[in-house]
Amino acid sequence: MGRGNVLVLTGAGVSRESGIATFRDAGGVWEGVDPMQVATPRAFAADPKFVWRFYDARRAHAASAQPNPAHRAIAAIEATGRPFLLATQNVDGLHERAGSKKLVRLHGSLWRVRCTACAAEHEDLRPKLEPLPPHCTVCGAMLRPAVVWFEEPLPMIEFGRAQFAAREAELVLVVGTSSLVYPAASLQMAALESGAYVVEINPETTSFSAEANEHLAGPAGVVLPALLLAAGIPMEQVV
Ligand code: BJW
Ligand code: ZN
Repeated sequence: MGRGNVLVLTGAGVSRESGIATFRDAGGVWEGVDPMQVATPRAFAADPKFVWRFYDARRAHAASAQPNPAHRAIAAIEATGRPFLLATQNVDGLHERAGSKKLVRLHGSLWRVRCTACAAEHEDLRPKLEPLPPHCTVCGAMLRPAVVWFEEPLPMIEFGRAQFAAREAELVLVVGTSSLVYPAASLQMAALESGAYVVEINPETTSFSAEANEHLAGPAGVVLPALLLAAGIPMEQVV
Protein backbone atom coordinates (compact mmCIF):
# COMPACT_ATOMS: atom_id res chain seq x y z
CA MET A 1 0.00 0.00 0.00
CA GLY A 2 0.98 3.61 -0.36
CA ARG A 3 2.43 2.97 -3.81
CA GLY A 4 -0.19 5.04 -5.55
CA ASN A 5 -0.68 2.47 -8.33
CA VAL A 6 -4.01 2.83 -10.06
CA LEU A 7 -5.70 0.06 -12.07
CA VAL A 8 -8.84 0.79 -14.04
CA LEU A 9 -10.93 -2.20 -15.21
CA THR A 10 -13.60 -1.41 -17.78
CA GLY A 11 -16.49 -3.16 -19.49
CA ALA A 12 -19.16 -2.32 -22.03
CA GLY A 13 -20.94 0.17 -19.71
CA VAL A 14 -18.13 2.68 -20.20
CA SER A 15 -19.10 2.97 -23.90
CA ARG A 16 -22.86 3.07 -23.25
CA GLU A 17 -22.89 6.88 -23.26
CA SER A 18 -21.19 6.78 -26.67
CA GLY A 19 -24.27 4.98 -27.98
CA ILE A 20 -22.75 1.49 -28.01
CA ALA A 21 -25.00 -1.21 -26.57
CA THR A 22 -23.78 -3.30 -23.63
CA PHE A 23 -24.16 -7.09 -23.79
CA ARG A 24 -26.48 -8.11 -20.98
CA ASP A 25 -28.65 -5.02 -20.30
CA ALA A 26 -32.11 -4.60 -21.84
CA GLY A 27 -31.56 -3.84 -25.53
CA GLY A 28 -28.05 -5.29 -25.24
CA VAL A 29 -26.13 -7.20 -27.90
CA TRP A 30 -27.10 -10.60 -26.48
CA GLU A 31 -30.80 -9.70 -26.55
CA GLY A 32 -30.86 -9.74 -30.36
CA VAL A 33 -28.45 -12.60 -30.93
CA ASP A 34 -27.50 -15.77 -29.08
CA PRO A 35 -23.84 -15.47 -28.02
CA MET A 36 -23.37 -19.16 -28.83
CA GLN A 37 -24.29 -18.37 -32.48
CA VAL A 38 -21.67 -15.62 -32.96
CA ALA A 39 -19.09 -15.60 -30.17
CA THR A 40 -17.67 -19.13 -30.07
CA PRO A 41 -15.07 -20.88 -32.25
CA ARG A 42 -17.75 -23.45 -33.12
CA ALA A 43 -20.14 -20.78 -34.42
CA PHE A 44 -17.40 -19.34 -36.63
CA ALA A 45 -16.47 -22.75 -38.00
CA ALA A 46 -20.13 -23.49 -38.79
CA ASP A 47 -20.99 -20.17 -40.49
CA PRO A 48 -18.08 -17.73 -40.89
CA LYS A 49 -20.05 -15.37 -43.11
CA PHE A 50 -22.83 -14.98 -40.54
CA VAL A 51 -20.32 -14.31 -37.76
CA TRP A 52 -18.40 -11.84 -39.96
CA ARG A 53 -21.62 -9.96 -40.79
CA PHE A 54 -22.26 -9.58 -37.05
CA TYR A 55 -18.73 -8.19 -36.48
CA ASP A 56 -18.86 -5.98 -39.58
CA ALA A 57 -22.01 -4.33 -38.20
CA ARG A 58 -20.29 -3.87 -34.82
CA ARG A 59 -17.26 -2.30 -36.58
CA ALA A 60 -19.45 0.12 -38.51
CA HIS A 61 -21.27 1.12 -35.34
CA ALA A 62 -18.07 1.60 -33.31
CA ALA A 63 -16.48 3.61 -36.15
CA SER A 64 -19.30 6.14 -36.02
CA ALA A 65 -19.24 6.44 -32.20
CA GLN A 66 -17.16 9.00 -30.28
CA PRO A 67 -15.34 8.62 -26.93
CA ASN A 68 -17.36 10.05 -24.04
CA PRO A 69 -16.34 11.86 -20.80
CA ALA A 70 -15.74 8.49 -19.07
CA HIS A 71 -13.11 7.47 -21.65
CA ARG A 72 -11.54 10.94 -21.41
CA ALA A 73 -11.49 10.90 -17.59
CA ILE A 74 -9.66 7.54 -17.62
CA ALA A 75 -7.09 8.92 -20.07
CA ALA A 76 -6.69 11.97 -17.81
CA ILE A 77 -5.84 9.78 -14.79
CA GLU A 78 -3.06 8.17 -16.84
CA ALA A 79 -1.85 11.61 -17.96
CA THR A 80 -1.08 12.59 -14.34
CA GLY A 81 1.95 10.30 -14.65
CA ARG A 82 1.26 8.09 -11.61
CA PRO A 83 1.77 4.29 -11.99
CA PHE A 84 -1.23 3.28 -14.01
CA LEU A 85 -2.81 0.54 -16.10
CA LEU A 86 -6.13 0.27 -17.88
CA ALA A 87 -7.35 -3.28 -18.52
CA THR A 88 -10.41 -3.22 -20.73
CA GLN A 89 -12.77 -5.98 -21.84
CA ASN A 90 -13.98 -3.67 -24.61
CA VAL A 91 -13.14 -4.24 -28.24
CA ASP A 92 -14.46 -0.93 -29.65
CA GLY A 93 -11.22 1.10 -29.60
CA LEU A 94 -12.79 4.12 -27.87
CA HIS A 95 -10.26 4.15 -24.99
CA GLU A 96 -7.42 4.39 -27.51
CA ARG A 97 -9.22 7.19 -29.36
CA ALA A 98 -9.65 9.08 -26.05
CA GLY A 99 -5.87 9.02 -25.55
CA SER A 100 -5.30 5.98 -23.29
CA LYS A 101 -1.86 4.49 -23.95
CA LYS A 102 -1.09 2.19 -21.01
CA LEU A 103 -3.84 -0.26 -21.75
CA VAL A 104 -4.29 -3.98 -22.20
CA ARG A 105 -7.13 -5.43 -24.24
CA LEU A 106 -8.33 -8.53 -22.44
CA HIS A 107 -10.86 -9.53 -25.12
CA GLY A 108 -9.01 -8.36 -28.23
CA SER A 109 -10.09 -5.70 -30.70
CA LEU A 110 -12.69 -5.20 -33.42
CA TRP A 111 -9.94 -3.44 -35.38
CA ARG A 112 -7.58 -6.37 -35.63
CA VAL A 113 -7.91 -9.50 -37.77
CA ARG A 114 -6.10 -12.79 -37.49
CA CYS A 115 -5.49 -15.61 -39.97
CA THR A 116 -7.16 -18.92 -39.09
CA ALA A 117 -4.25 -20.84 -40.67
CA CYS A 118 -0.92 -18.98 -40.41
CA ALA A 119 -1.90 -16.82 -37.39
CA ALA A 120 -0.74 -13.61 -39.12
CA GLU A 121 -2.43 -10.75 -37.25
CA HIS A 122 -2.79 -7.18 -38.36
CA GLU A 123 -4.70 -3.96 -37.86
CA ASP A 124 -7.62 -3.33 -40.21
CA LEU A 125 -9.37 -0.04 -39.56
CA ARG A 126 -11.93 -0.29 -42.35
CA PRO A 127 -15.42 0.03 -40.87
CA LYS A 128 -16.74 -2.50 -43.42
CA LEU A 129 -14.93 -5.44 -44.96
CA GLU A 130 -15.88 -6.54 -48.48
CA PRO A 131 -16.31 -9.26 -49.57
CA LEU A 132 -17.06 -11.36 -46.49
CA PRO A 133 -15.36 -13.40 -45.20
CA PRO A 134 -12.00 -11.67 -45.80
CA HIS A 135 -8.92 -13.74 -46.67
CA CYS A 136 -5.28 -13.65 -45.58
CA THR A 137 -2.91 -11.86 -47.97
CA VAL A 138 -0.03 -14.08 -46.73
CA CYS A 139 -1.51 -17.58 -47.19
CA GLY A 140 -5.02 -17.15 -48.61
CA ALA A 141 -6.86 -18.78 -45.68
CA MET A 142 -9.85 -17.17 -44.00
CA LEU A 143 -9.35 -14.31 -41.56
CA ARG A 144 -11.22 -14.04 -38.25
CA PRO A 145 -11.87 -11.12 -35.92
CA ALA A 146 -9.04 -10.91 -33.34
CA VAL A 147 -11.48 -10.95 -30.43
CA VAL A 148 -11.75 -13.48 -27.60
CA TRP A 149 -14.75 -15.76 -27.92
CA PHE A 150 -16.25 -17.95 -25.21
CA GLU A 151 -14.12 -20.99 -24.43
CA GLU A 152 -11.02 -19.28 -25.80
CA PRO A 153 -8.10 -18.31 -23.59
CA LEU A 154 -7.37 -14.63 -22.97
CA PRO A 155 -4.14 -13.27 -24.52
CA MET A 156 -1.56 -14.48 -22.03
CA ILE A 157 0.74 -11.44 -21.88
CA GLU A 158 -2.13 -8.97 -21.57
CA PHE A 159 -3.89 -10.98 -18.87
CA GLY A 160 -0.59 -11.44 -17.04
CA ARG A 161 0.03 -7.69 -17.02
CA ALA A 162 -3.46 -7.09 -15.66
CA GLN A 163 -2.99 -9.72 -12.94
CA PHE A 164 0.32 -8.16 -11.90
CA ALA A 165 -1.28 -4.70 -11.82
CA ALA A 166 -4.17 -6.06 -9.73
CA ARG A 167 -1.73 -7.36 -7.13
CA GLU A 168 0.26 -4.09 -7.07
CA ALA A 169 -2.61 -1.61 -7.13
CA GLU A 170 -3.53 0.69 -4.28
CA LEU A 171 -6.73 1.85 -5.99
CA VAL A 172 -8.84 -0.11 -8.47
CA LEU A 173 -11.78 1.38 -10.35
CA VAL A 174 -14.17 -1.23 -11.79
CA VAL A 175 -16.24 0.62 -14.35
CA GLY A 176 -19.25 -0.50 -16.40
CA THR A 177 -18.93 -4.27 -16.19
CA SER A 178 -21.43 -6.84 -14.93
CA SER A 179 -18.43 -8.79 -13.51
CA LEU A 180 -20.00 -11.98 -14.84
CA VAL A 181 -17.39 -13.01 -17.40
CA TYR A 182 -14.29 -14.88 -16.25
CA PRO A 183 -11.36 -14.75 -16.01
CA ALA A 184 -11.63 -10.93 -16.42
CA ALA A 185 -13.87 -10.71 -13.33
CA SER A 186 -11.22 -12.46 -11.22
CA LEU A 187 -8.98 -9.37 -11.45
CA GLN A 188 -10.99 -7.23 -9.03
CA MET A 189 -11.14 -10.17 -6.60
CA ALA A 190 -7.35 -10.57 -6.80
CA ALA A 191 -6.94 -6.85 -6.13
CA LEU A 192 -9.19 -7.03 -3.05
CA GLU A 193 -7.20 -9.99 -1.72
CA SER A 194 -3.97 -8.01 -2.17
CA GLY A 195 -5.37 -5.12 -0.13
CA ALA A 196 -6.36 -2.66 -2.86
CA TYR A 197 -9.22 -0.25 -2.30
CA VAL A 198 -11.72 -1.27 -4.96
CA VAL A 199 -14.42 1.12 -6.15
CA GLU A 200 -17.18 -0.03 -8.49
CA ILE A 201 -18.78 2.57 -10.76
CA ASN A 202 -22.04 1.34 -12.25
CA PRO A 203 -25.64 2.63 -12.27
CA GLU A 204 -26.79 -0.88 -11.25
CA THR A 205 -25.63 -3.25 -8.56
CA THR A 206 -23.75 -6.27 -9.87
CA SER A 207 -22.57 -9.63 -8.58
CA PHE A 208 -19.45 -7.77 -7.40
CA SER A 209 -21.12 -4.81 -5.63
CA ALA A 210 -21.28 -6.48 -2.23
CA GLU A 211 -17.55 -7.30 -2.37
CA ALA A 212 -16.36 -3.86 -3.48
CA ASN A 213 -15.13 -1.40 -0.86
CA GLU A 214 -17.39 1.18 -2.44
CA HIS A 215 -20.13 1.28 -5.06
CA LEU A 216 -20.66 4.63 -6.79
CA ALA A 217 -24.09 4.41 -8.40
CA GLY A 218 -24.33 6.38 -11.63
CA PRO A 219 -23.29 6.53 -15.26
CA ALA A 220 -19.52 6.42 -15.76
CA GLY A 221 -19.60 9.58 -17.89
CA VAL A 222 -20.96 11.53 -14.90
CA VAL A 223 -19.27 9.81 -11.94
CA LEU A 224 -15.69 9.71 -13.32
CA PRO A 225 -15.45 13.42 -14.29
CA ALA A 226 -16.89 14.30 -10.85
CA LEU A 227 -14.23 12.15 -9.15
CA LEU A 228 -11.49 13.85 -11.16
CA LEU A 229 -12.84 17.27 -10.24
CA ALA A 230 -12.77 16.31 -6.55
CA ALA A 231 -9.20 14.97 -6.91
CA GLY A 232 -8.01 18.11 -8.72
CA ILE A 233 -7.11 16.18 -11.90
CA PRO A 234 -7.66 18.26 -15.04
CA MET A 235 -9.71 16.60 -17.82
CA GLU A 236 -8.42 18.85 -20.60
CA GLN A 237 -4.73 18.01 -20.90
CA VAL A 238 -5.29 14.76 -22.80
CA VAL A 239 -4.85 14.55 -26.60
C1 BJW B 1 -22.97 1.28 -17.10
C2 BJW B 1 -23.59 2.17 -17.86
C3 BJW B 1 -23.02 3.48 -17.75
C4 BJW B 1 -24.70 0.37 -18.25
N1 BJW B 1 -21.93 3.65 -16.94
N2 BJW B 1 -21.94 1.34 -16.32
C5 BJW B 1 -19.90 -21.67 -17.02
C6 BJW B 1 -20.39 -22.17 -18.21
C7 BJW B 1 -19.77 -21.90 -19.43
C8 BJW B 1 -18.64 -21.13 -19.48
C9 BJW B 1 -18.16 -20.62 -18.28
C10 BJW B 1 -18.77 -20.90 -17.07
N3 BJW B 1 -18.08 -20.27 -16.09
C11 BJW B 1 -17.07 -19.61 -16.66
C12 BJW B 1 -17.10 -19.82 -17.99
C13 BJW B 1 -16.15 -19.29 -18.96
C14 BJW B 1 -16.65 -18.09 -19.71
C15 BJW B 1 -17.53 -17.21 -18.83
O1 BJW B 1 -17.08 -16.43 -18.04
N4 BJW B 1 -18.85 -17.34 -18.97
C16 BJW B 1 -19.80 -16.63 -18.11
C17 BJW B 1 -20.71 -15.76 -18.97
C18 BJW B 1 -20.53 -17.65 -17.30
N5 BJW B 1 -15.45 -17.40 -20.08
C19 BJW B 1 -14.76 -17.71 -21.17
O2 BJW B 1 -15.15 -18.56 -21.95
C20 BJW B 1 -13.47 -16.97 -21.38
N6 BJW B 1 -12.42 -17.89 -21.65
C21 BJW B 1 -12.04 -18.85 -20.81
O3 BJW B 1 -12.57 -19.00 -19.73
O4 BJW B 1 -11.01 -19.61 -21.27
C22 BJW B 1 -10.66 -20.78 -20.51
C23 BJW B 1 -11.29 -21.96 -21.19
C24 BJW B 1 -10.65 -22.50 -22.27
C25 BJW B 1 -11.21 -23.62 -22.89
C26 BJW B 1 -12.43 -24.11 -22.45
C27 BJW B 1 -13.09 -23.53 -21.39
C28 BJW B 1 -12.52 -22.42 -20.76
C29 BJW B 1 -13.55 -16.05 -22.56
C30 BJW B 1 -14.57 -14.97 -22.37
C31 BJW B 1 -14.68 -14.12 -23.64
C32 BJW B 1 -15.82 -13.13 -23.57
N7 BJW B 1 -16.05 -12.58 -24.85
C33 BJW B 1 -17.03 -11.53 -25.02
C34 BJW B 1 -17.20 -11.27 -26.54
C35 BJW B 1 -15.96 -10.51 -27.08
C36 BJW B 1 -16.08 -10.22 -28.54
C37 BJW B 1 -17.27 -9.36 -28.85
O5 BJW B 1 -17.35 -8.21 -28.39
O6 BJW B 1 -18.13 -9.84 -29.58
O7 BJW B 1 -16.60 -10.35 -24.35
S1 BJW B 1 -18.60 -11.89 -24.27
C38 BJW B 1 -18.91 -10.23 -23.74
O8 BJW B 1 -18.94 -10.20 -22.29
C39 BJW B 1 -17.69 -9.41 -24.17
C40 BJW B 1 -17.46 -8.55 -22.95
O9 BJW B 1 -16.14 -8.06 -22.93
C41 BJW B 1 -17.79 -9.48 -21.82
C42 BJW B 1 -18.11 -8.78 -20.51
O10 BJW B 1 -19.26 -8.03 -20.61
P1 BJW B 1 -19.36 -6.62 -19.85
O11 BJW B 1 -18.39 -5.68 -20.45
O12 BJW B 1 -19.29 -6.82 -18.40
O13 BJW B 1 -20.82 -6.14 -20.34
P2 BJW B 1 -22.26 -6.48 -19.68
O14 BJW B 1 -23.27 -6.15 -20.71
O15 BJW B 1 -22.28 -7.81 -19.09
O16 BJW B 1 -22.37 -5.42 -18.47
C43 BJW B 1 -22.45 -4.02 -18.73
C44 BJW B 1 -22.50 -3.30 -17.39
O17 BJW B 1 -22.46 -1.89 -17.64
C45 BJW B 1 -23.77 -3.56 -16.58
O18 BJW B 1 -23.41 -3.91 -15.24
C46 BJW B 1 -24.51 -2.21 -16.61
O19 BJW B 1 -25.25 -1.95 -15.42
C47 BJW B 1 -23.37 -1.26 -16.77
N8 BJW B 1 -23.70 0.03 -17.37
N9 BJW B 1 -24.62 1.67 -18.55
C48 BJW B 1 -21.43 2.58 -16.25
N10 BJW B 1 -23.51 4.53 -18.43
ZN1 ZN C 1 -2.56 -16.66 -43.33
